[in-house]
Amino acid sequence: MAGTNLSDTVAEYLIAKNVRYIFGVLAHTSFTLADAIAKRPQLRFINTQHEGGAGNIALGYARTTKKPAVCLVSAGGGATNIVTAVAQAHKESVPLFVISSEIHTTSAAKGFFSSWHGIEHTKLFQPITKQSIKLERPEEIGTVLDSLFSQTTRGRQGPVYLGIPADLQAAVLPEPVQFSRTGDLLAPSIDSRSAESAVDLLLKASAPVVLCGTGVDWSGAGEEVRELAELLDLPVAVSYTAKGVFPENHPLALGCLGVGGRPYARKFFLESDLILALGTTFSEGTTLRFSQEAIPARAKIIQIDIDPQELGRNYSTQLSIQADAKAALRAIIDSIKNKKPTPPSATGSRRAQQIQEAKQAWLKNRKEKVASQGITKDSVLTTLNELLKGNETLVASGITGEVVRNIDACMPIIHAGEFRAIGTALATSLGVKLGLPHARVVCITGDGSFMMEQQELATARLHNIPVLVLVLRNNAYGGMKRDQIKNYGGRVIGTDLFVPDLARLAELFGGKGYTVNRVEEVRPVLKQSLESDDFVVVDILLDQ
Ligand SMILES: Cc1ncc(C[n+]2csc(CCOP(=O)(O)OP(=O)(O)O)c2C)c(N)n1
Ligand SMILES: [Mg+2]
Repeated sequence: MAGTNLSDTVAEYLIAKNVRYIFGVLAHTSFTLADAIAKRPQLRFINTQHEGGAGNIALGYARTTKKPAVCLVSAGGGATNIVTAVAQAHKESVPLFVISSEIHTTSAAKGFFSSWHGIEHTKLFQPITKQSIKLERPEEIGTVLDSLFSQTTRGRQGPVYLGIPADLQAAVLPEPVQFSRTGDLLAPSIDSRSAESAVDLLLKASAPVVLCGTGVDWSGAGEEVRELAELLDLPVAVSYTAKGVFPENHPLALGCLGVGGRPYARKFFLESDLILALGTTFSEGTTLRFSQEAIPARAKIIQIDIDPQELGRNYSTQLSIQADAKAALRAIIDSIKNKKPTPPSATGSRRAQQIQEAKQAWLKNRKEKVASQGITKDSVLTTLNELLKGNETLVASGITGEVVRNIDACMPIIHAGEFRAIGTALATSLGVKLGLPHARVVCITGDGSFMMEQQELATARLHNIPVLVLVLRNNAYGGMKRDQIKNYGGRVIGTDLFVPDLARLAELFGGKGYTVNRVEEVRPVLKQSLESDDFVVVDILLDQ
């Protein structure tokens, strides 16, 4: 590649890594990089309306494709605008590769205060990335790209930052750039001794249960979790962020534990004497603030995680195993099969039956409760739950807790996890749709959350990404307003909103728009919009 400029090298590198989309917003300082992308049909640039949208669309794309997603932003405000999404990626271990232009090297030499866009980007990103680097010498681009790109997926995944000064983007490289030829990393498995210890504990337990985090999804261990659960009749719960990672049409599925969970999930955990924890941090939400209200003191814990830092961090473990969930489960299953020739079948199992009874009772009770409520979050979501066929992918923000509790998810529900940023679901749903082009992608959002990112409707239109957006409108930051009234003498400040007619807004952005303000309209409008492939916004006016 002698004689090529640095930006062409970056573009070729991305192609070599099978990158298809680059999400971002451009500026003069990033034009040379952008032009290298423009020259290559293998790469497609998706410009969002705000860099926050670029970060969120990338998060959705990475979560569904299980590959690093790439963003391109620009020096100064472009880079600062993407910070929230990068922080979320850091907190939720999502692989993002963020490239930003940085100011010209001669300007930087004059000091940041006197230069256009001048701030120290690498310091800004340092605490929220696995690595944050500014390219100093063009000839180091190969080493830097290799180091950063592999960082995103090694061990605990996460975001990285690369700043490329405007003038260096056009630097002509004297030598062809050699990229390292690292083979695919083999996921770390476990030795037979660890597998035996885990199996011993599992077989001796009288009421063992499983808790899955998003690590199960990233390692693709869903099938192994199902096999093990069926083999040993194990109820399986998931963390708040991992909702749907174990499909809830399985008879042994408990749904979420802790926040967003239904009461029966906690009951099975409180009665357990062994918890097999897979790719989960035992987070604040899942454990109800690290208490014993979801994780009983008497239960022994086997914890399997790719990141050794997590092992035993929040709860003492009987057995800690640093490994990839899929590889470890495979070894455990093989060992059990050698010992136990006639496994029980899950569907007819005693515990599956208990779970199904508890679940059906909860659903019946919920249905009766919402029947007299008019249009409420719970009534809309209960109806939606009945209409879903199981092949839709749901994305939520603003009302994530309600979505997680009411929906029986057969696919992971994508949301901001325990970082809990609102204003994310619309852009994230666009990334999900790019990752899963054949799925009906449904963005479910509060009106406050939607208003933070409604401009991304233009991204849906511009790049022809048809998603269904359900906005549950109460003209307020409703949950917050309710708590203000309750705890501060009925006073309300800063939680009432102006929200325009969203059906009209959708039409202005080239979508179809519907308004639902009568309870009997909820079901037919949801059904029709779920069945269509169009870009649709449904403005659902809540009664309370
Ligand atoms: C980026 C960000 N800003 C502020 C908050 C605090 N916050 C949590 S919920 C919420 C309001 C959500 O309102 P809406 O989406 O309308 O849902 P509702 O409670 O009305 O159902 C806010 C502002 C947050 N989580 N993230
Ligand atoms: Mg609201």
